Amino acid sequence: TILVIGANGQIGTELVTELRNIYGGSEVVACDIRRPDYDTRNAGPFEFVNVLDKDNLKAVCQKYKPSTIYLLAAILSATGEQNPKLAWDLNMNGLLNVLDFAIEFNVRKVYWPSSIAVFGPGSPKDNTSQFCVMDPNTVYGISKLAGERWCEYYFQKHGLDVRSLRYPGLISWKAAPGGGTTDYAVHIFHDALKKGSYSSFLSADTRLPMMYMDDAIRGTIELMEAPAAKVSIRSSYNFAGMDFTPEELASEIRKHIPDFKLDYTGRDPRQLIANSWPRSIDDSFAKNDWNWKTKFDLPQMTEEMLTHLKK
Ligand code: VAH
Repeated sequence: TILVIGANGQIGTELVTELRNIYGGSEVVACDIRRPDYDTRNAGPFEFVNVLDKDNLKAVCQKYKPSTIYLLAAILSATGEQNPKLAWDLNMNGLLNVLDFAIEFNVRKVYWPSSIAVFGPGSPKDNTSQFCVMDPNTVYGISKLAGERWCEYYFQKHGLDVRSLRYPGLISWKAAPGGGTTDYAVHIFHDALKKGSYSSFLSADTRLPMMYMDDAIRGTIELMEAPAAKVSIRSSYNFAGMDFTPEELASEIRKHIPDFKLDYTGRDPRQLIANSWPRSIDDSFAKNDWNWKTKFDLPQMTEEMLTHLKK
């Protein structure tokens, strides 16, 4: 059995569906602090899981004896800055609780997402490498960097097969993003269709690493299915799709909606967060270790997003 904790989030929603397609509905338990919005009655089991409630988490591990746990529950960068202690508590203690129960219940594999947020103002900005200065200055980024160190520690000390990817900004249409800095790149599509315009909270030239969700889900499962011997990075893999600015995204949207207007709100706290992150990522370790290949570029992603959101 596979537990997906945080099943109701932007990533979890699509990961549950894809894992159920591969392994069968009853094999994948959707776990979250509230029922998924999408219909799960006949899609597969749901369990209420609060990763900060050890008794609750233990009971669910006891009930399913999972072979694999995906821990996606977290507070993202922008929300984390509004609730620093809650973000640290949930992101850090949630991970530690799952790592401990994975040992106790002999879970074969654990997946936990990191983020480009582990990089900071002192990190190289372009083609940022797997190993470099990492001085994150958001609570989210600090919790992800510390989490990476804990994952590698549990691998080295307990032999736990925990695997991780440093996700870039993820663009999807099925489930809304939750409190991230890159969320402008999702909202822009909704507003382009609804209003023919969008006011971006990030400035025109803010270049950030991004990826279409289909690539992120496929890469996550490819990493989890790779032979353990191939997984040379036990902190978290750099993982790249594309990188673009709001201006570049707008001009791609204009190929479909010619008079789409983009303007800027200015003075948004998320601009400071974005400025601390890399502009592009070098993911050669993922390419070399488990043959990672991106499929969606900016034109293809824009086409996909507008086509699906139009329906
Ligand atoms: C965020 N979407 O904005 C997340 C992600 C790299 C960005 O970590 O916080």
